[in-house]
Amino acid sequence: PFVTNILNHPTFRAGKCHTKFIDETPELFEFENSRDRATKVLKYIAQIQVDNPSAERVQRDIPRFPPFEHTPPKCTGLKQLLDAKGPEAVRDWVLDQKKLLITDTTMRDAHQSLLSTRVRTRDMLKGAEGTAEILNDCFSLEMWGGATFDVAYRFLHESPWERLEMLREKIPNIPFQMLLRGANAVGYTNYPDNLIRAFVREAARTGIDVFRVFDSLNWIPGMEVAMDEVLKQGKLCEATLCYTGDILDPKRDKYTLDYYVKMAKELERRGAHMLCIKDMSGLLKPYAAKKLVTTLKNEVGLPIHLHTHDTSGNQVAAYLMAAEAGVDIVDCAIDSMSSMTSQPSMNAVVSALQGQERDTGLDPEKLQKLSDYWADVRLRYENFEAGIKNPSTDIYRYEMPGGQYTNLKSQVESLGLGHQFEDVKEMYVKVNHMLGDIVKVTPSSKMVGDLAIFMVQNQLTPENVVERGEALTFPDSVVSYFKGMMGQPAWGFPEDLQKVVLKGEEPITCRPGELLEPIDFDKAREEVQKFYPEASERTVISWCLYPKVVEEFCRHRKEYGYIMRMGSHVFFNGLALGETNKINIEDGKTLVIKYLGLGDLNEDGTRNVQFELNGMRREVAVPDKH
Ligand code: 3PY
Ligand code: ZN
Repeated sequence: PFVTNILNHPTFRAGKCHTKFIDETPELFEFENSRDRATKVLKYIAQIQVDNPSAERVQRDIPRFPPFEHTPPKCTGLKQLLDAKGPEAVRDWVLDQKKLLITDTTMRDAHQSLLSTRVRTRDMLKGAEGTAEILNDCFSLEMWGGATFDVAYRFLHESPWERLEMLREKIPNIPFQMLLRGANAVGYTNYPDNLIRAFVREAARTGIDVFRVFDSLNWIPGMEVAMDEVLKQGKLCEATLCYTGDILDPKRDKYTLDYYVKMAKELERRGAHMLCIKDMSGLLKPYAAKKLVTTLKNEVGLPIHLHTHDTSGNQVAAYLMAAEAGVDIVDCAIDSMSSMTSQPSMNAVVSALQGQERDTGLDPEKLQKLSDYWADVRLRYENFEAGIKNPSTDIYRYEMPGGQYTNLKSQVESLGLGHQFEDVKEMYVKVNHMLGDIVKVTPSSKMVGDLAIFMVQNQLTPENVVERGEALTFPDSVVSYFKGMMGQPAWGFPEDLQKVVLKGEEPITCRPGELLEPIDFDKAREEVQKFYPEASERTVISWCLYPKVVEEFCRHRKEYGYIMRMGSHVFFNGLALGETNKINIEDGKTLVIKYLGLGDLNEDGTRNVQFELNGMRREVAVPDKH
């Protein structure tokens, strides 16, 4: 514990230790004893039992990797090429490959799009060694960024930085990739430039190798600072074209082939190492994929990395067409975490290309082992399944990103508008038209969703919104969009609506980062240390992005300790009556916990909950709000 205290101390973490550090830092000798730590874990479980006493609880074992011949990765993977020779060497290596390269999105976009982003670090770690070996020859693992950052803190009570660090340790051979929303970082609003830079620096230092940078309106100035910092860090800068509309439809005259080529050339000029076609809603039909990839391969000299969602069921076909057209890398998810709103199945793409010119070189039998592992993990997340049972070509009309398609329903239901979900979806289409047909991806997609819900709630239509909107306060995201705080849409704002939303406030036309006050990190650190003295630099950066969420995370960690290693079925649902579970806590200690049932209600409104802890009876009292 003494060493843990040193390692966790902010002075040590900031690398500012001096020879008297130990003598002058008495709190290093304050150890929390095991009994306190065990009590915290019991309290966490007890609270779940009390909050939901009648939940049906299924006892589950630890998800296991089925046995396979295990030869640990040699650590001569692409990651080592990047570290030794830099991003240009990786770019050239990619261009030289005949095989179709694969990025595995299982640990990021797949669960973001299927399971409300809820997959926990523990379940990733248990499969990490198998992943390192089986996917040794893939291009990268997309395992960080997007919504995972916020959700890890908010709902999983774990630090995304620790996730990155721990996975890096177990997977030293494969490049790690993250999704970065340009000036919105991993949030929903523009941040000051120095915060974007600090975030990229820390992510690079902790283990991210490939940064996929996009702007939610395809507005390149919104990507500028993030791209520049990635280049400075010597990491791979994958600049992104968000795909919307349909290049095959002559009636859609905004997002044309020419639009994408122009944008691609500009990103190449700005120093990107690779280009991503980010088809966040799965709109790039197979023949469009062929046309777009063929054209981009002719017009720019960078590797092309294709990302899509299989909502329509058409996207394995799109990948095959793109492979024929020379796409360099495609994003897939492992079979059991793939398809529908997630990425196309890796096992399907690998099998389809076996023996063909673009054979991926991955082993379908080993992929099956990985898929079996994830199928087992997925059982623990049943409550987060979106319940989408079939592909839907409706997506071509709704143009909704994979994650949003699954989340919007619960957002609408939580507002008591469940019965109007179809109306909200139709309104989403109308709102897009009303705004002049914009790119819809986080955060612009969330804004369109918020406005659609708001219009349904207030019985507004595109025809009457300007007139009736005078008297209404629009949702924050909508105000922020019309103010120019999400950047500039390619074809401008509808001015009449803009006036009604802004109510006299002037919109901006420059980069929001030029106006936002830079963060004073010393002051921020002081603020964070008020409620979490042991906060690291990373926690300070996270707090600047998400002050309330991170403060709550710190409070939770103080109250319940380190619950990251708890089995996921226990973490989410507690224990079945009589169930025994082993739980590892921070210092490698294992607690054997048996749940014996709920006890009496106390006068102070708490309820006793009974356990056996390492064979001894223990009772803890937690608030009972029923
Ligand atoms: C995100 O920004 O989280 C996305 O996945 C957008 O597609
Ligand atoms: Zn995606």
